[in-house]
Amino acid sequence: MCINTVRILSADAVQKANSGHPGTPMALAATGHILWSEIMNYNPKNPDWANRDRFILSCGHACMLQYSYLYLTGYDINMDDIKSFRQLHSKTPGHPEYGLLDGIEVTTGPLGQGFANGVGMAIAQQYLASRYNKPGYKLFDYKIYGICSDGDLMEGVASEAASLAGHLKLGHLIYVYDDNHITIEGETSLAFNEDVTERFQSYGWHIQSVADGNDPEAIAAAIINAKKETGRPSLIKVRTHIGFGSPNKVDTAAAHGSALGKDEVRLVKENFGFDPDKSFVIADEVLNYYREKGKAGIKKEDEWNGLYKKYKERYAQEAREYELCESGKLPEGWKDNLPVFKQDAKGMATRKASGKTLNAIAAKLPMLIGGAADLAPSTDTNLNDFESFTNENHGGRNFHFGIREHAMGAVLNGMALTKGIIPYGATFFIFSDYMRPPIRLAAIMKIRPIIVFTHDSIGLGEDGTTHQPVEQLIGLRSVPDLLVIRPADANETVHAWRVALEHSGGPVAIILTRQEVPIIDQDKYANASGLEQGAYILSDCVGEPQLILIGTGSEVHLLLEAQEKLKAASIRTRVISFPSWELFEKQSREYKQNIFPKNIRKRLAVEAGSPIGWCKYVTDEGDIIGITKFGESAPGEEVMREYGFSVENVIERAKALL
Ligand SMILES: Cc1ncc(C[n+]2csc(CCOP(=O)(O)OP(=O)(O)O)c2C)c(N)n1
Repeated sequence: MCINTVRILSADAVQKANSGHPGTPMALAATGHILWSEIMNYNPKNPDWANRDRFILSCGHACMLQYSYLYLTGYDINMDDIKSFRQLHSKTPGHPEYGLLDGIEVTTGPLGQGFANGVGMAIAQQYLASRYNKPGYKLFDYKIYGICSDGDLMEGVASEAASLAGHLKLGHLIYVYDDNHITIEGETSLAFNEDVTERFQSYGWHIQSVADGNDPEAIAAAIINAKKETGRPSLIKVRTHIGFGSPNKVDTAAAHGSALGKDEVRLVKENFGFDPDKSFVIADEVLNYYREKGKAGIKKEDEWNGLYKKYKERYAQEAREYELCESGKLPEGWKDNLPVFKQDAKGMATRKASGKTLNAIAAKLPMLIGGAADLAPSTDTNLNDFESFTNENHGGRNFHFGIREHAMGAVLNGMALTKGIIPYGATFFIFSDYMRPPIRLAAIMKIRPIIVFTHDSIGLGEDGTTHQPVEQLIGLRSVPDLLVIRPADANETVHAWRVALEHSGGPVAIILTRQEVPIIDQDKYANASGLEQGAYILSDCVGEPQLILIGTGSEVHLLLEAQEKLKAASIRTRVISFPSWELFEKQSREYKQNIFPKNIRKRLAVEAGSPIGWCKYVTDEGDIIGITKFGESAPGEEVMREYGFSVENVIERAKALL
């Protein structure tokens, strides 16, 4: 009766919204029942309990399943919320959204992402366990449960993540694969004939199959088995029937993505012995049953709190450290070791300055963990005093994500969703294209992975067109709630990290050079801490400027040189370093007008990337030196010069403006 209630509730909600996905919750209700009533540890009254089991519905379109169980077990969601499924400002949008409704651990919808997020959560669980668990004190022994669909397993990101999870032996990860043979276009056999279990076996996963997805005992037995297997992630393939209970739509694509229809919903109800004239009805015994299961979680958390209290007495220092990290605060004095770089005309690549910064602060930030997609030496992201996170050492802080940028992005999100952890990941800027989906989701979720992108422009040189970013900066700047920072030199890079680590509410991308750039003299020019305002006056003229030169990253030093030469020609210029549009847009009107006075409309922006977007800052009387074609393979300085990024060209274009 419990299981059929969830089937009917899902069908009712989709019918009322007249849109949604009824068939998959109907197929998965038995699995859901077992998870929420027998398997998972959770406390609806404290959805943040640190040792709760995590649940991910990677096939987010089936979210009526999750909403149903969150309602039934007593989370902060009522029947009106269920009735508002897919409506404006509801807690129950068309795909589950992190932050809108307690108990939703991750925003899912783009298939494959949730699967990969779970791998990040399983990594974070293992890191916490390695760092804080002590003999007799298994503080962090929670599991990550997930349900994934055919679509999830067709997506490449799931393969990347599964391969990594198997390699890393993430034994706390347990996924149920909803093997229902149906996707939108029809039978999976149209496009998907591989043996999924053999594939996962070769990734190193523990595999089980359940022949009947309506057999709760068999599902429970398989999950209990999977729990015992702590040396490998587990996949349980469960054969289900989409739209189970719907006489005319079961096992067809018609049950996937639209309401069943009023008449069909009546038939489902009759089929299960429910009153076809009534909707959104939950029998008292069903509600009481699940609410009791929910309440049992309060006791489980109480027991854990008791354990934690004793832990805190015995391991006071560890507990203090964990609590501080969990609160999202940074330890006092964490900035003490931030480097300051002396003026140097030859300079330093900003990637190198980033590496020095990371290594200077790593010891004070134990939860700052990360790595690269096989590019740690090139991105300078290794924490030199710390070990690697390997399948034999889940306490290591350096991650080898392998050449799996897409999964790296999604894994970082899973890590960032675990309170306390500050994850970072690195690759070449051009491959941000391979990471856009998880970056976008991090922004939607307002979580803060830090992503280091190096080799940031045509200035990288010989690797050529395929590796030279052009449209990537404006691409990332167009993502709401993503903070993009492109520092001009070593000292701005230090401040980029400072800002990134103090930031909350969205992901941060730090864009760095491969090539050396001069280190700007902080005695002569403004202090690099101005980065925190997004744009600042790096160097001004005496009297009112005739022209404003605006630059980011490796182009800023060209502007300082140009300024000197223009001064010799009696042209008064102001140089603005503009490392972050997003930070600048947060400043007050006064601040912005001080940087860009309304009456000074002759402005030249210089950035080795697409010029799109700069028009806002240069006005219709300004100009932009940007790039509107792809790059070229040659030594970086030559390419830069060829594309107009030279002091001479800046001067010429500046003069032309005047
Ligand atoms: C990355 C991505 N591509 C496409 C879609 C659109 N989409 C939603 S569900 C689905 C297929 C569903 O098939 P399956 O995963 O087997 O789910 P089921 O039919 O079992 O509900 C597609 C293509 C999506 N959500 N994410």
